[in-house]
Amino acid sequence: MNLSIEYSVSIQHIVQRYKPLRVNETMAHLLIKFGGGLITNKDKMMSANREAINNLAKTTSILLAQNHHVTIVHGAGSFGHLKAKKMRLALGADGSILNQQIAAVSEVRNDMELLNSIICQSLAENGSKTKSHPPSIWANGTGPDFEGDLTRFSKIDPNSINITFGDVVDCNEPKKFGILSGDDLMVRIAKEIEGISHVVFLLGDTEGVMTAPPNDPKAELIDTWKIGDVLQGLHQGEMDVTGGIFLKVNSAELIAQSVNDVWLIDGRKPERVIDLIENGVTIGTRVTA
Ligand code: IP8
Repeated sequence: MNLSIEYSVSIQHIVQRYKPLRVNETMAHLLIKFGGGLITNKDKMMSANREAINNLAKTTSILLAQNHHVTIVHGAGSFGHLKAKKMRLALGADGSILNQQIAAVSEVRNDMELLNSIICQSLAENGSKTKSHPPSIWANGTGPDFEGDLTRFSKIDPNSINITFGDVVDCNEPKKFGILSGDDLMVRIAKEIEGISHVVFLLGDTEGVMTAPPNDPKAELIDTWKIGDVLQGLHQGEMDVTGGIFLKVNSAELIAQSVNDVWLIDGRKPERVIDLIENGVTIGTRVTA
């Protein structure tokens, strides 16, 4: 028997088995928004879309197994927008219904923590640990200029994903409270945390930005959106308390000023995120400067 051949074959086998994935490639750091309309059934109070969440968790675990970093922001969907709309929380304190509003502020915060725990549990079941950062405890004010210490997102632990979400936050007087959208968190994290290479908004009901509202049969996917392009049509059905597709496009434009790969992708097909990382392109709308 030729021992040297057998030895070299078995070593090769070991090397192949344990060869780190993507030896020569730069790892990506993805900032991903799980849209509220994707992870919840939007019209049904506090109804999580567990199948969509599980698919997102699987995709996340694939990205981590490929040694990429992932930071997650998620929306509110039916865990936030319905009560927030009814109690007009986005407009701040209203003396005529203040007591009900104050009760609703803590209810919505609890509901958002519950949604976050459902997502974290699904991520854990798929092998990904998480560290949650509820904005109600560290952020003040609404819109992309909110105040709060974002350095919490620069502590990157390869074994644990930083995760945050749209929330009811405290605001200065006279407003007292307001709604900080996950889209605004996306803008600030993308701009201020070093090393974010890809920013992805995962949507619940559309392939990306469309030429008309997604339920219009004439709607077509816009594959490249340049800063300053204008949305045609009213897209009224997509409005929620934080602004729907308009806020997403606007936030993506702000991010595209400093990050190269900014995408709006169909979250019902999260494998497209893997496709983007592996091939540099996928089906969706890329927002460019
Ligand atoms: O869904 C809204 O966050 P978004 C947060 O990311 C609440 O816009 C509580 C309605």
